Amino acid sequence: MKIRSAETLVTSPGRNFVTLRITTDDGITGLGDATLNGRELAVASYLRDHVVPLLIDRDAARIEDTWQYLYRGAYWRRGPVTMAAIAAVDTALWDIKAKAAGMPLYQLLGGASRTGALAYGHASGRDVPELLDSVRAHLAKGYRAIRIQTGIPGLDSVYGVAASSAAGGERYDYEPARRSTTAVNRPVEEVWDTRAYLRHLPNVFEAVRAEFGPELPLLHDGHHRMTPIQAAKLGKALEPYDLFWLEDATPGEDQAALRLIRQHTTTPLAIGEVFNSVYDYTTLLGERLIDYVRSAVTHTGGVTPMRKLLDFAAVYGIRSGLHGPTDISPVGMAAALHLDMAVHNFGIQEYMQHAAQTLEVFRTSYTFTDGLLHPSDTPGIGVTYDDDVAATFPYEPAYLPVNRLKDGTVHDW
Ligand code: EZ4
Ligand code: CO
Repeated sequence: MKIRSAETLVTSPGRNFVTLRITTDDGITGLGDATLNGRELAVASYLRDHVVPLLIDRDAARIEDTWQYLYRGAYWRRGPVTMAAIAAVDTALWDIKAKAAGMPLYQLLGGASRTGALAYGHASGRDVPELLDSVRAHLAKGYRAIRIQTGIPGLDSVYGVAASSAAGGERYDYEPARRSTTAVNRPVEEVWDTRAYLRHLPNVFEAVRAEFGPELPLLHDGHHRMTPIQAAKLGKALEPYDLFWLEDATPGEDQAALRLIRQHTTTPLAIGEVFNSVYDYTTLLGERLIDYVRSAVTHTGGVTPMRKLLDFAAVYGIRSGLHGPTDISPVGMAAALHLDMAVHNFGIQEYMQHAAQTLEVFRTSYTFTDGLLHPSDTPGIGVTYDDDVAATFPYEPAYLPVNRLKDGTVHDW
């Protein structure tokens, strides 16, 4: 079974996605997600110009060898662009292998360890009443675990907080890429104030617990904006509210920062959505500085290294909490769900739900029932790509926002 062709597909049904489609000489196709939010075309070029020519005529069954060839053979290892490109190849080859076997991918990974993957959704509100409505809307949609993000008095807008107060539910799940309104496309800039955030957040969790009781698992994302001592202070302040996790408290490069946070708080910690290699985790796992691994299949080199990373985490009793925002395509999401089903040390899966346009291009078979996701038993990963619909959504430049402090200083994410 040789690789006959590999196509790099770019489309923007609500937001930009880069997908690799590999076709074998016996006509089996596999899909892999290569979407890197705000830097999409760099990965598309890496694939088209440097990877696709190497794939033609390779044995499609040799997934590990192809991974090592692209990783070790490039000389330049790691980095989000390289690892997203390798992830797309790896995921597409797993899709092919599972289709050839006539099995859903999770069967090849060892079979189901559970009936479904507990998902968490994103509730948000500019103020507490709006947030409580958003939590209610998520509960009504079947979520059994909920991330809480909130507006902050004195700040105009906060990343991760839906701009509209509509309580319908859909709007809270769909976080579109920000398109600049200026003639030259540049990221939107937001003003950030960590002290105002630290003062406000415990009150918000107090209100959520008062309304919904002690049982509901609640999560929060700090988006890398705190110093270690600020994060330690927040973790302590939130202990009465029994968080499932505090995510991305400090900038991701600094593994040692988690030591300081850990010394001060029992709030569980999660990090890793911007990581792209197991080497980003060696201190964190070896010293048990975190409780959940947040990486995405899409940004960490694919199913092959993600399985190894989760097995490494399992040695230390650390569980998965794979990244699942709408800028990971349904292909990347489905790949994560197969791992969620198979690994023993599953923790939770982020699930934001893609826009309707996105799901017209990417036809999914995964299901969300009673708060649990299931990848379906469709052979392969279980996602198909509609070229005709994709062609109606050409690429549009879009960026994540940039943060500045009140004095204009560029701040961490
Ligand atoms: O900001 O995927 O936990 N989820 C998140 C996401 C990320 C985006 C960045 O591209 O933090 O919403
Ligand atoms: Co996050």
